Amino acid sequence: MTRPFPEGFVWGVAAAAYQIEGAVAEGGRGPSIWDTFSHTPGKIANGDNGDVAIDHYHRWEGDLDLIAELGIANYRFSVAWPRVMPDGRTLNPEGLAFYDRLVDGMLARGITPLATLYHWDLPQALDQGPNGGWLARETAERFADYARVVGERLGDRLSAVTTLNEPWCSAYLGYGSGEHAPGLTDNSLCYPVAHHLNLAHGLGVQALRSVLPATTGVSVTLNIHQVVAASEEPADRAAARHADLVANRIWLDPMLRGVYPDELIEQTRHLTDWSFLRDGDTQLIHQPIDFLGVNYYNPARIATAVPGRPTFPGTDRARGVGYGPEVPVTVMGWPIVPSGLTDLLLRLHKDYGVPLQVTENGIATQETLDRSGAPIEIHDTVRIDYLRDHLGAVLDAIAAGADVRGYYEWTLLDNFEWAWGYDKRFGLIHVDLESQERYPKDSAHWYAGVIAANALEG
Ligand code: IFM
Repeated sequence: MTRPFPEGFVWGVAAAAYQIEGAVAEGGRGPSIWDTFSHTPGKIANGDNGDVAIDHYHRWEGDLDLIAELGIANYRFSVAWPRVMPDGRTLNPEGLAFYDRLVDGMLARGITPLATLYHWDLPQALDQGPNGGWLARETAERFADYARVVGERLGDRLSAVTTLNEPWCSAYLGYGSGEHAPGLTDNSLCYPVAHHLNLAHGLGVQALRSVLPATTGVSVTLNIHQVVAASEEPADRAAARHADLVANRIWLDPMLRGVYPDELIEQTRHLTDWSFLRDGDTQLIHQPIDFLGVNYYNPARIATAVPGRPTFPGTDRARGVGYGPEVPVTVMGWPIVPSGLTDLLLRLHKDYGVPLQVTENGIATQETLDRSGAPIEIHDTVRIDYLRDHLGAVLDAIAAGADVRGYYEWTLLDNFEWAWGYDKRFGLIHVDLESQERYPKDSAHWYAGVIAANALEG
C-alpha cells in the first residue's frame, strides 16, 4: 500500500552543534557548560567528550554534500552560543561567520536551513557561582541579545528560527537528576530554571521578530512526554497527571496559553515558592509562534512514586515504570511505541491548536563496521522499521486531523550522544570515529526513497 504525505510536507534531518562540531577551542569559541561537564570524571560513558566529536566544524562541506545527495531538502542545525559569543555577551565575528558560511553552503546545495539557537551549550561564563546559569533570570536576557544577533545576521536565509531545544532536559536533567550539564541534583532548582528558560523563549521570540523578515518563522522544540498511567488506579492516574504538569504543561501552557496551570504551582509548592515568577512574565512568555517542534522517541509510562525507587525527573510523586517484555526497546532501553506519536500529535492539536512539525525522531543502534566487503554496507533494518512505523504514526495523526507539516529525522551522522558518549549511534550515516569517514547506512537510502516519493510504501 502507498500512503502519501500531504503536498508540501517538509522533509528534513536534524543535528546539534556540540554533538557534531568538535573544534571547541578554534575560531574564538569559548567554553560551554558541556565542555566543563564532559571533562568532569564519571559524567560521560567511557570518559568521552565533544572536543573533536565528528569534526563537522572542518568537514561541514562534505556533510552538506551528503544531505544533498540523499535529497533531504531541510536541515535543522544548531548554532553554538559560545562560538558566537564566547563569554555569552560579546560578539565573536569569526564564530558568526562560520554559521554564515554554513547557511550559504546549504542554500548553494538546495537545502533549506532551520536554525536552533539553544541546544544546551550555554557559555560557561554565564554559569559562574551558585546562582548562575539558568538559575539567573539575567541569562534569559542574554539569550535574547544572542537571538537578536543571530536573527539579524542569518534570518533572511532561514525557514525558521527555533529558540530552545528540549528545555525539559536543560531543567530536569541539568539541575534535578544531574545527568546533563551543569550536573546539579536538586529538584527545587528545576522550577526557577524552567521559568527562566520559558522567559528566554519569550524574550527570544520578541527579539527575533524585531529583526527577522516576515517570511522567516519562529518556533520552539519541546520533547513532550506522551504520559500514560501505568494502571487505572486513581493513584497512578494522579501520578501521570502530575508528570504531565511537570514535564509538559510547564512549557506548553505559558508558551501557548499565557498561564502556568494552578495545579502545577500547587503540586510543586513544597519544592519551591515560585517567587521567581513576576507580574507580566507569562505574557512575555506567551508569544505567537509559527509552529511547535515536537521531539518524540517513546512514551512515559507513569505510576505513583514508591519510597526508595527513583522518581520521574523533577518530581517526588511520580515514577517512570517502563513497559513489560511485550514492548521492544531500543539500545537506549527506550520502549518502541509508534502509536504514542499519533496520540501525542493529536493531543497537541486538540489542546493547543498549533501547527506541528516533528523536529526529532529516530533510534540508536550499536553497529560495528564490517570492512570485509566492498562497498561497505550497513544493514540497519531495525532503524528502517522504526522510521517506517513512526512515519506511519505521523500519517495516522494527519488522517485524524492533526496539522503536522514536517518531519526531521534524528540524526544525519552518528555523533556524541551526551551522557552516553559515542557508543549509541543515532545516525543515518555511520561515522568511523578513528578516520572520521562517513558511510551511509541502508536507512539513509531508504529515507531518501520515502522523501523522493513523498509517500510511505508497504
Ligand atoms: O541526541 C539527542 C538530541 O540532542 C536531543 N533529543 C534526543 C536525542 C537522542 O537522545
